[in-house]
Amino acid sequence: MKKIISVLSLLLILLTCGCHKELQTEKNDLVSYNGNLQVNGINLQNQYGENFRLKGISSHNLYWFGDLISYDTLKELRDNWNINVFRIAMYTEEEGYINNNNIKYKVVNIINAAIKLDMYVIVDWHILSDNDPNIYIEEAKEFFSEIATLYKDKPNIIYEICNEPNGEDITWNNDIKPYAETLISTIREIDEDAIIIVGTPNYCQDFDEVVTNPVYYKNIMYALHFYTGTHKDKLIEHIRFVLGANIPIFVSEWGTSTANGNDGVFFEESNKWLEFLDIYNISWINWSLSDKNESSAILQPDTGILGIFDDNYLSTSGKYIKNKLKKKS
Ligand code: DCB
Repeated sequence: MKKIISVLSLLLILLTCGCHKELQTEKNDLVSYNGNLQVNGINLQNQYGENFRLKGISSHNLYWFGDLISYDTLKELRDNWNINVFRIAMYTEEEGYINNNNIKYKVVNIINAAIKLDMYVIVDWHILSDNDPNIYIEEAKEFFSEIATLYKDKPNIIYEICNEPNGEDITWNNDIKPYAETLISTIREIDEDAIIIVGTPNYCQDFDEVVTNPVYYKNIMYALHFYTGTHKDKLIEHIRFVLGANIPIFVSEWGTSTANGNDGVFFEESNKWLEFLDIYNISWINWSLSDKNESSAILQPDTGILGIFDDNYLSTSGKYIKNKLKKKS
């Protein structure tokens, strides 16, 4: 009964938000043109089978920085930063979904805004301190069932089922792949073909077991995350090998800082990574939309939403990222 009420109330929000759809811009990198995305070999493609690339920004923890995200800020990021995707990092721990279930209403509001704006949107189950995705597998199944039930007919939605599995004893073969197969089959029962991004071992950096033991479902991509002050040539070489093994990569999070989200900005290393991603047409999402006092934040500390609209309030990383997003490729 509780579940029915919760699905019904989410449905109500969905209906009330969908009625005044704004006039869509004629941009051919948005959803009305590209439709249902698909994976072919290592390539992400649009509904016409043309190679297609998503670029955008990730939220920080919604509990702390969720107020920065609204229809207006997403519209500004779409129109003046050129993003065609937004990633909703819904933390599980750290004031996230597990102890604060209501955060899903914020998620639904952001998804609705993205749909109205004709943008793609990634719903990220942001595990981190809970390093093993199996810890909250039941909650994950319930959450993604609800989201998939609401949005199964919308080409906008992309599911990211576990942010960054980590810890030496958490392996692809024993822990992550079994979790992924359970979640993928849960989502596929409802939404047959949307793109699903799967996290990989060691904070999305170790693909050795993925290469020999991938998941056998269509439209699956594997998450690569990197922080350019920490992860350099060695990881680039590993990813070259992974792509050679026909494993499709999606960079659902990267930062211009070191792996702790601070220090830098590492311009030279960031340029090198972006050039590499350009060669393979790999989609990327920058960490993060926040005004926290850390170098990976795109806004200067405590500026609120100002920096999204006025370059004077952008951080060094924010200026760099805006520039890169505006560059056509
Ligand atoms: C990832 C996480 C992301 C984290 C960033 C930067 O973690 F997906 O949640 O964001 O990368 O570290 C940081 C925020 C901080 C916040 C902290 C905890 O920027 O403001 O305090 O999350 O919520 C990574 C990525 C790579 C590695 C380690 C971490 N690594 N990590 O390679 O060792 O430990 O968080």
